[in-house]
Amino acid sequence: MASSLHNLSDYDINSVPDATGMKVGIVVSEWNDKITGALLDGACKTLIKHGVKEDDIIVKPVPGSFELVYGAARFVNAGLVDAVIAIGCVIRGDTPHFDYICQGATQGLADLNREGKIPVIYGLLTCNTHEQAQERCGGMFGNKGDECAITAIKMVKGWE
Ligand code: DLZ
Repeated sequence: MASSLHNLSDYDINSVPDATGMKVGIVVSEWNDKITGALLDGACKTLIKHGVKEDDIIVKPVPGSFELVYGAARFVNAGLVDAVIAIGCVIRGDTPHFDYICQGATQGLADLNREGKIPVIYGLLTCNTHEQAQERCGGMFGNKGDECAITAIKMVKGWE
């Protein structure tokens, strides 16, 4: 599980199916927007690198990570995309708020996956410090956005 053992941007390129024709919805949180912007950038670049057209990526912002579930549910129910990537970043503060947001968002996204309609990819960074988040949005541990894009492609193309 530790990112120090795994760079989030490393993957076997031969294991990734061609994503031509795939449509992706990305819901992205505005909280910690420098971090989530970098995650979004990584996800989009990697999707496009593997064949997704820029016009086939629909990006919808939400205020915070707690709202990712609503945004992802809207994508799931609209039926216009093949996969959803939910991008957010929660950084631990002085109160238990962190735990409630992480639990709510994670459980909500997991519930959507349990419906089995389209895959919802978990792009939520849950970090103790801002530095840890920076390390995972293009820093020393790669970019979780890249990992989400590859996961979305594999989940869609692997189940066609
Ligand atoms: C309120 C809040 C706090 C304290 N911290 C974060 C955070 O680190 N990352 C994040 O994405 N959102 C945070 N939020 C906002 C909540 O996700 C949510 O938008 C509000 O509680 C309103 O529902």
